[in-house]
Amino acid sequence: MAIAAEPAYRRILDIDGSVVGPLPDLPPERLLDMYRWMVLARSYDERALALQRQGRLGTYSPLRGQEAAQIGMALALDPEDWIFPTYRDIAACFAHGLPMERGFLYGQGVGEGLVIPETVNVWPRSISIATHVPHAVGMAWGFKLQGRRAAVVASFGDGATSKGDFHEAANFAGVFAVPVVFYVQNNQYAISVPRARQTAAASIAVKAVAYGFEGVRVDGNDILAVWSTVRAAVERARQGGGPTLIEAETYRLGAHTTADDPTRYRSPEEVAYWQERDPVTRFRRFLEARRLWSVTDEEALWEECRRTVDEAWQRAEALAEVRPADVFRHAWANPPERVREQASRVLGGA
Ligand SMILES: Cc1ncc(C[n+]2csc(CCOP(=O)(O)OP(=O)(O)O)c2C)c(N)n1
Repeated sequence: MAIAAEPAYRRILDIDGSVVGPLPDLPPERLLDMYRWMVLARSYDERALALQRQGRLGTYSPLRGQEAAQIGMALALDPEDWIFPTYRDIAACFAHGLPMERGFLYGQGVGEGLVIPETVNVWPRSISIATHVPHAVGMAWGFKLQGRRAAVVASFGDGATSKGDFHEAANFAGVFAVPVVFYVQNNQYAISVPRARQTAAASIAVKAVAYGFEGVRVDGNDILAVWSTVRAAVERARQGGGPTLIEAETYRLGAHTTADDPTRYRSPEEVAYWQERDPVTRFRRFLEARRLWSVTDEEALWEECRRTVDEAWQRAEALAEVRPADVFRHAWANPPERVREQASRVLGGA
């Protein structure tokens, strides 16, 4: 297959929700399910931030603004497909089956928060930038060797594309034509480093050309465009068509983490520009225009989602037993002296 030198750009919904591209053939209940997941993602995000500020959760990486990019990707997968996520991808993990209380348990510093149920095809979230990308390719290669029809989505940020791990993984995936989708949520920043300082290339998607497979740019705040683009890429991967690099262009509306102050590196005008492109509002306007949604529905949905999040928090609180000793338990069979010293300082010699 000839690879286009210039990546295609996909958008279906304009910022006011009007249709400007080919609509995927999805029944109303699927569209409403997508919207429900986006509102659930935002509800979780708001609650997690509040809990962190109350000192009840550790550092949290807000996902506000990236709901379409995460939910559109996750809902485009079949249950046998895998997601290799980052710390920020918690909403994608939920939409692919991770129980919500695991998100809270993780934030509470409880080991169980990192345990993925057997039936859920989600890898533990990677905090080390890009280190999970070669692992995703390895799993996809395994699927190919076993003749399994499943695809793997490696999700990461624009910043991760400056790591060698990404390039090694992409090169290998191209050569061995493995069923992987490199899914870059380009949220315009890697902490305070803007996209323009990340690469001199015109896009991130164009990097795929050098590795011999297709790169696509998609409006990452348009859930229908994200869904269609990811769906096409995973279907092609499952059928032996090899990898795709998708660059979902989006924006992190909140801080990098709860330890960050974004007002130090970006202007209110820039944030306002992206606020107008809010993915949740955009999709709601589309649903309203098609008479699938009303103000009453909106109120009821927010209430339901907040209740769902609250119930997950209650379950997490009931399960959470914070054991400081756990921090030292799983990394070393024989801890070196400095780690033993740290442990005795933290645990008071216990
Ligand atoms: C290997 C490694 N180096 C550095 C860091 C510190 N760090 C945490 S987040 C981050 C920026 C990542 O940006 P990006 O990949 O664009 O993802 P985003 O946070 O924007 O979703 C860095 C450098 C890390 N976690 N891992």
